[in-house]
Amino acid sequence: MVKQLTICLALLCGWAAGADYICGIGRSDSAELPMVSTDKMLYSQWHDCVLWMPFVAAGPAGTYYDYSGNEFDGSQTNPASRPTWGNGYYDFDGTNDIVSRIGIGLTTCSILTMSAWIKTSTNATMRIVSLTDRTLYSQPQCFIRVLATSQANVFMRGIDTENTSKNGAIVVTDNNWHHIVGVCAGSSGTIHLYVDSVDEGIASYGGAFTLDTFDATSVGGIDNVTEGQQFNGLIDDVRIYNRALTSNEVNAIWSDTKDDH
Ligand SMILES: [Ca+2]
Ligand SMILES: [Ca+2]
Repeated sequence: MVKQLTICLALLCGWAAGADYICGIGRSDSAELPMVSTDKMLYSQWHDCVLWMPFVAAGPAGTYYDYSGNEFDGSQTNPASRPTWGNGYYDFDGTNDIVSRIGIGLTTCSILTMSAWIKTSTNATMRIVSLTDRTLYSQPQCFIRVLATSQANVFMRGIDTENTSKNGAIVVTDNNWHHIVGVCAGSSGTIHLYVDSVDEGIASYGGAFTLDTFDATSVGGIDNVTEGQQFNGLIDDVRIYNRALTSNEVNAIWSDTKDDH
């Protein structure tokens, strides 16, 4: 009860202070959050969470619920391009499956964090979560992906094509679940990769640069683009924050969700 009250007060304070994004408060429609207990509602995990797709229940065909409180639901109009529901995650076929969301409010984005669980045995370059500009898709981007060499990768490119990339060391294509987190900070020109709560290191461009008004978010591929990098395997619990998560927060998410994976 105390924890619930604390969370409620924190959320109210967030609103009162004019906070832009608060996660974990459910939805206004009937798609309530059925399986996440309040003891997992660590406030620090939800503050500034822009999008959260825990895939706790299958939505209507082609709809992928966002439980961040923003209701930035994903969609897929083409039935052949929809991933298959897997009772708590989605199975992407590696050909054309993709979950797209146009606009999640990152209009002045300078720092963001992407987080997701994956399970795959495919060694290929495959997008997990991507933020792109639909008119300049080959330019500004932030994404986390799997590499053909079996490691994870986080990548960031600004509006003037400055970019930096960081590869992990942990093998993530062993057909076990792995938790991938990428932090992109254009304001400092640095990116940070975590796999299974292990710090996989930082890469730096060497100076600040400007990200973008990312208008497209995609899971399992690249929105509005047919250039490939389609994910082949399972994806769950996709989150995007408009700030850099700390290593303690990354550890908390991994710790709270690892028993489900
Ligand atoms: Ca397909
Ligand atoms: Ca799930």
